[in-house]
Amino acid sequence: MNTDGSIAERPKNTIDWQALRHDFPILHQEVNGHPLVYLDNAATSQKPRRVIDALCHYYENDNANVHRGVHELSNRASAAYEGARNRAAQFVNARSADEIVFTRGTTEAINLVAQAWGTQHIKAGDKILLTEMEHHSNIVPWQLLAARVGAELVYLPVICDQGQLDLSRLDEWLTSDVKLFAMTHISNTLGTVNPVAELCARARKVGAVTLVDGAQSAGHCLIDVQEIGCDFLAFSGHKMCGPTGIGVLYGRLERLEATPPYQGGGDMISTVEFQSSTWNKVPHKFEAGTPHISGAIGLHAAMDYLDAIGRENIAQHDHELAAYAYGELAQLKGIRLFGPHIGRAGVVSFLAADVHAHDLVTVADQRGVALRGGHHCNQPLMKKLGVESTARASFYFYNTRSEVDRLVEVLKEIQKFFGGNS
Ligand code: C6P
Repeated sequence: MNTDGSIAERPKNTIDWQALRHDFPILHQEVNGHPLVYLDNAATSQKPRRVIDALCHYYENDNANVHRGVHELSNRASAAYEGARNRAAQFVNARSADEIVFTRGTTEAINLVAQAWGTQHIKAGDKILLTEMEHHSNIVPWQLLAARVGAELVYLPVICDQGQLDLSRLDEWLTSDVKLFAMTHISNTLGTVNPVAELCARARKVGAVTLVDGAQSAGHCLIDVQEIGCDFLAFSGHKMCGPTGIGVLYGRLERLEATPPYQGGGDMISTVEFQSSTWNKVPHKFEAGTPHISGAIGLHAAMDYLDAIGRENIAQHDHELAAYAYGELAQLKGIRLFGPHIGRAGVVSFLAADVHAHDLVTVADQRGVALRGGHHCNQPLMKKLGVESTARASFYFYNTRSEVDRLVEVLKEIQKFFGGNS
């Protein structure tokens, strides 16, 4: 994927995607009497054997607390945990592992920035610019901050029928009183790929700090924080073949250094006295208490696994499969599709006439097809689109064209069942 958000044309890769499915034990089962077709990858991805084995290996051989003991197991656990940090730095091309803070996920990473950095740097009357396609995780923390300090939230509009941000109006919104611009890289409802490098460059011109929500992009395309030029980037391990409960906040070193601690406790201090404390250096200042050690180790294995496939290849595969699904669904009568017509990431949201999204996904589940129905934590976007919910198919590299065909077949059955068009 190019940094302007477009999908780079690449020669056809020679990866045997079907063979990669064997790496995922969970995919080979029947659900409700049908072979599982797992199309809910934007919610969470499945885990390859390599990640499951890394977790087992850690618990069977090296389990101990980090940064505390001087015994062998603690040394091994600490080395593995810090090894994961180094790997995460390399994964997003950070300048240093000190720029990588482990969090519980994207949500906690954004809350860390909003609470710790935001409280220090956003003042009454300042503006925080978001986009209308943000996930609640990239709205609510800023609402809490804005209410606390008296700042104002403003939103870059979405052009509904195109599923794109209205970039022609960016100058209207990105004014000099905007102190922070937080944007999603890939929309979890629309599948839109935003030109984050361009948006960050424009933000820099007015002196705004930038945060990129990489929840839907980190495991799906190459991420280079230096090329994007963002100040912060947040992502979750569980959406990219890693375990739940582990995520990453990348922060430009000088930003992290200018940020007070987020939570207090063990490991984040340098010295503690009865009345006051001093802080550990970045990034440990932000990791109070025993961290999710096995999670970081599992995430390390996931990053290795994804890079062995090649994230450019994954992006291309996602893009082709989503385009195929979009094209097939567009041929069904009574289906309303959301998001961009071309250049989308692996997410396709839709509605079938006269069928509620929840009914649609419930019946699909009875046929073994796992979709998500609802507002996808995008309530303001839903309101803008004039709907309450959508059904959503979201793809990863282990999904196949025949699974898309199965989705289409099931949708036709659903339309017939509910008496709609087909
Ligand atoms: N979206 C979905 O089904 P966490 O829960 O912290 O790992 O990720 C939150 C989050 C933040 N930003 C975006 C763009 C996201 O898509 C998500 C998670 C899931 O779409 C669960 S609502």
